[in-house]
Amino acid sequence: MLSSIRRRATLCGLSTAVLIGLTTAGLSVPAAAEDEAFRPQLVTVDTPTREDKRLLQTLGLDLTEHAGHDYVEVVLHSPADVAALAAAGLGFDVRIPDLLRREAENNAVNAAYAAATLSSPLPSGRDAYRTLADYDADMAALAAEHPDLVRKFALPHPSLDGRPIHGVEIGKDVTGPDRGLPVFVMLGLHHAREWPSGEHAMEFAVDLVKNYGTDRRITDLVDRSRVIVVPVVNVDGFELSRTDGGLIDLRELDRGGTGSLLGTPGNAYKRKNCRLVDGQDTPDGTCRAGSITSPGGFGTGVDLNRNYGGYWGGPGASDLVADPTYRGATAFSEPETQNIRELVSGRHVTTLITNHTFSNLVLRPNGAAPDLVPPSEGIPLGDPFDEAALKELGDAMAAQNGYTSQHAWELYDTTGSTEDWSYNATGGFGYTFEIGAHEFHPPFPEVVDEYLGAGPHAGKGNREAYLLALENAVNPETHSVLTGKAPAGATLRLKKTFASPTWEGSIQDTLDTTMTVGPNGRYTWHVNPSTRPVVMDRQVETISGEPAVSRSWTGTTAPTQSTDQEFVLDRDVDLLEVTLDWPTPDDMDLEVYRKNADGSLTEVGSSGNFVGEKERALLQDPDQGTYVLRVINFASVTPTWTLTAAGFVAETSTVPGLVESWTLTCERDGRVLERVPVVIDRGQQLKVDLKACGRR
Ligand code: 0X9
Ligand code: ZN
Repeated sequence: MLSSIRRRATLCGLSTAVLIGLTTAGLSVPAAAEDEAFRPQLVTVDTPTREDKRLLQTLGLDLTEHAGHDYVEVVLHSPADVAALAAAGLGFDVRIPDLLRREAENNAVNAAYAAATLSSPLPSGRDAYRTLADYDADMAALAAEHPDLVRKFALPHPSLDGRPIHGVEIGKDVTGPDRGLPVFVMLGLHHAREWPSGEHAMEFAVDLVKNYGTDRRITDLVDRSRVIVVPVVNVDGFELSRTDGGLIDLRELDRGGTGSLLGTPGNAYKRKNCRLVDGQDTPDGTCRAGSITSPGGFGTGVDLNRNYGGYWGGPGASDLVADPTYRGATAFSEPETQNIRELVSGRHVTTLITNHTFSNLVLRPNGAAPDLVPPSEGIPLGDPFDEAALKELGDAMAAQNGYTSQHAWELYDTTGSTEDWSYNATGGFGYTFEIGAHEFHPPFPEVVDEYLGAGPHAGKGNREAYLLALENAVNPETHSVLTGKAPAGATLRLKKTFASPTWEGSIQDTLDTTMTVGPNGRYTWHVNPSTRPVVMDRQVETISGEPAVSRSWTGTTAPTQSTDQEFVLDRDVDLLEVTLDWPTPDDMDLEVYRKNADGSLTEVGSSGNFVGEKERALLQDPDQGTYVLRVINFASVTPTWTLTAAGFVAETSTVPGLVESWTLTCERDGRVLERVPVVIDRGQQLKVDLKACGRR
């Protein structure tokens, strides 16, 4: 998840200068020639008093998230940084004198595991993270060894740095004509540094292929579907991250803290793609040389998980190029998101999983909170039309891997994410998995455990969660089915063109899908419903007037400290909104906990916006009882804040929806012989005989 980025954004005061300094030190000079250069150091600065912490805060240094009551860990990037500390009279101890040279313990753990392991329990037996070349080789080998079951293909658009982007399609007679089976899509590595997300996608492909023909459940699922796996969506970013991260990685030295993310040189923690300048392609192979390296996700590039069309340009995405969540110049401006758009627009993808790291979450739509009102629609987002079914599957999957199942917006608002678009445009169910507890790319044994399940989830894990998703993909109750008679060999086409809402306007989408009628002159086509969820009836909760409960507090919290405020909610409300405000454009965070009977706390909401944005956490249908509202001063120079908790009774109303149709055509020898509109709902089966198509 992004919270650590946000914190870092705050703590280095969004100082691009610092980042560029780090970058230059980190990459542009080869290690051997760099002996004279200053090496980034991790130091522990003594800050026994509040004044010391405040003073440190003013020096423009790269503070990390690691701090205690009498110290703060800081990354020093230059002699000027050292001088600034000295001039301020703050004492410090050097913890890691040379961040560039220090071998990561993490890499050592990986090396030791690989050396000690002949074959891991993963389907592939791998014991180390794949490189980009490994992914390509593994996909090629799967297809070569199982030509009737696996097809390797290149997506339509190469990456900005000129690399092909590959996927595999798995299914019975996969190279034969498409007979209208439902499609399951599994994606990995939208974000460069999130290596396990590609591993799990790839392992699932290997798993299906390896067990096809022997495991009954898997054989049945593969026979009834087409599974498309694109393990590395962001090939350019991953190549940089994997290469740099394989050399030096400081996480373990800093126990996973942000100091290590920022201190690790180069692109090990790159998040975004290789877009250097909006609208311009740079010569192939020049991304590494041309890009500002991006430890921690800063630097150049577009955040591919903010570049999709669904509500593009809204909250939780930035219009600043250097921001980790930069949304890009326009919706679908990037070849990587265009690839997935075309893939999902050309098939009936009934279920999609896009993998990320980390936070142990199964996230379902919507990406942005239900009370937000996109100007393009003028009504609150509400819950998705299919909330009950989406939640049921999300919860079932989370029971396998032990993750938390929740709406994506409950993590933080996003717009322009993969399933913000795919679900709303196609109706196919879409989920984001945030794999792993602590790290973007943890030691490899964790990747094994998360896939196969460990402890109470042994034998389940993401493997079982993915199988449930695939079962959902083939379950006709969750999509729609067209059947009928049509001439053998004819091409059937379902097509639809519509406007998908962005935050402020819309983009035009066309879904254009085909299948070929089999030799018996009958067809069964598993399709997505004709009416999109985004235009269906929408239940919206509107807050009428004043809050039913409202409490406000003011207080002060010194930098790096937090303050807990208890609050008793003693009446039934529909929405609880907790807001935190303070006078300066810097960073405080807010966490909301439910106090349990035994005094323990369960987090029920949080808000960790970027620098300058005020914090707001929203709870739907909150239970009555005691809450703890935690104000965290990450880097605000003004420790005085106002905290408000307001409970609203909402009126639920239904905004009536539209009915949309597919256009079904029957084509022979490239000529359209029959055309009928088709209206079909989720769970419905409809018989459409295409008799005219048979006449000469
Ligand atoms: O911010 C993101 O893109 C995802 N977290 S990550 O740390 N992997 O970057 C979370 C996205 C959640 N929102 C939606 N899926 N809509
Ligand atoms: Zn991610």
